[in-house]
Amino acid sequence: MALERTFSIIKPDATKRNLTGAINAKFEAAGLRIVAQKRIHLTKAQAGAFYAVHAERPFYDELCEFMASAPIVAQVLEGEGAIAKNREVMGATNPADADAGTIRAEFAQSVGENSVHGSDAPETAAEEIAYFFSGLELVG
Ligand code: DAT
Ligand code: MG
Repeated sequence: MALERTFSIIKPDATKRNLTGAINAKFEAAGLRIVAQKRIHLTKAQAGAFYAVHAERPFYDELCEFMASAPIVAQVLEGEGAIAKNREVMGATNPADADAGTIRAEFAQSVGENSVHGSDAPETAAEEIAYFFSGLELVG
């Protein structure tokens, strides 16, 4: 498997509860290297543009409000098969379905306030990284 990069967000429910370090420890224990990271507070419009793919879903407005409700930590994670590995470490979208030991099983509060985002494919990873970071900010 090839060295790969994926985009990650530590979401407002987690930053508010001071869980950034605990979540980063899970990434690092799984062999994912944090090659870029910044704490930012999105506007609702910026959150809406990031989640545009979900614009027609019934939860879209609530999702955008939530993502703009407090700071997030935007990250780029690097490792062998990083996209799939990160999805494994995150666990299922709904914490009730997430495997024991995953970030969402341990920390998520609900299907909406589920602590982390992770890219789902190489194309979305590239787009999402470019939305938040310039090439100069990626330090492998
Ligand atoms: P994931 O974040 O696991 O990739 P997704 O892309 O299907 O999941 O959805 C993006 C986010 O939208 C998800 O992390 C939380 C929110 N969401 C998804 N399904 C939801 C639902 N049924 N009710 C409320 N929020 C939901
Ligand atoms: Mg998704």
